[in-house]
Amino acid sequence: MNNDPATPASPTLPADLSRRGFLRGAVLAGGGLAAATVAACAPGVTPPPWTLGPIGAPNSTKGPESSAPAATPDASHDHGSPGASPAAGDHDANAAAVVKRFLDGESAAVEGAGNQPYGQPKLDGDTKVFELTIDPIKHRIDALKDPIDALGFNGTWPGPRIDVIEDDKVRAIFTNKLDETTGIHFHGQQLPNNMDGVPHVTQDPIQPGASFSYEFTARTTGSHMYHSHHNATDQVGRGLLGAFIVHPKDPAQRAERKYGVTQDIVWISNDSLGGFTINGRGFPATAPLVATLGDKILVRFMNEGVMMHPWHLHGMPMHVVARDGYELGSASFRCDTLGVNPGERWDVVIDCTEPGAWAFHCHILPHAEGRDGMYGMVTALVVQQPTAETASTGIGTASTVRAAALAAGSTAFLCRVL
Ligand SMILES: [Cu+2]
Repeated sequence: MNNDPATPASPTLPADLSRRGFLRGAVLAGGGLAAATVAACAPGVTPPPWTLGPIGAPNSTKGPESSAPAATPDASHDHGSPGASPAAGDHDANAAAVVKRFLDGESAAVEGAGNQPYGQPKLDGDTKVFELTIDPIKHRIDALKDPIDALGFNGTWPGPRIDVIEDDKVRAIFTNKLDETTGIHFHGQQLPNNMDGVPHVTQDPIQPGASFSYEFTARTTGSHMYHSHHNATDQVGRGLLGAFIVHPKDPAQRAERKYGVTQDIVWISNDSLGGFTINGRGFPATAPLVATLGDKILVRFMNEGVMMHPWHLHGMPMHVVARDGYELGSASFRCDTLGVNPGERWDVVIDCTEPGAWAFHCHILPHAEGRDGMYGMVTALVVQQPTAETASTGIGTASTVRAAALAAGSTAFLCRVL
């Protein structure tokens, strides 16, 4: 094992080239590549700090991960058509190159990340007022693919993450800047019928240039969503989706207190325009999850796509604590692969007990890896050793990612991209 970034190592392949072995090895290798290639093999890329932050008070939480998807499902299948088998060397070089992009911090480098906290809403008396535009946008799935014509709220896909507190009075004003009609549904909320957002059933469609105010009391706690409910296969598929989180009124029942989590991460999958995506990005532009050894983190899976995705975490189990916002209580359970159907939300708590870089991906393999390596619904949970830096900020950096992988005994700190 060569951990000296000043000494380029010869290309090395993991001994275990089984699919799963390679997938895990590649991510660990990538951890090494992120650090080693800066000095040894890569252009002078400065890995940006990871963008994941600790949770804070509702409405002021740091953005959880910010990644997103890739192309139509058909198009993304181009990544890995099962036909011709390329030379092993090509596969390995391509697979390593894409992992290198991930660990060089592509998610932070691609502009226009969605799922950012809305921030503080305006107040009208005791009503929290959220103002959202419905926009045509140019959206990047990753750094290399051309931007695609998509839809967004306030210019991003996913739209802003909205956090409110149980019993908050909410007014969400949507202004339609599209050249087509639409309507917005708060998925999972118990609403007055005329606020349900289903055109031709509970309201007229929102015309181009017009606005509609959805006004309700947020009485359904947990992980929910807002999305188009009009021409929805197309409009949601193109990005009209976002997270709507209702935190319990009792602080003791909120995730940070109830489960002791230090991060509150929204993970919205989609699988139409842009392919297989997490928060609007496809690997390698998906955001990693970065935690400190011993942390507990909360991941809120939300599926806005048209097919089920079984999310599989390497290294540690997931403790599944809520479905569709409803606490499972004594029926909570542990697993390492959790199928999330369209429309469902599942909350999981991960006890980050194992240091290293752990693959975290959809286990429908055509959604995650093909002959040119990983793509689409893939990211990694990086569990790093506490450092003075992370102790003070709670936020990891590329250097601490490398340290974490080293501590985990990774033998993949050899530069394989020469
Ligand atoms: Cu999938």
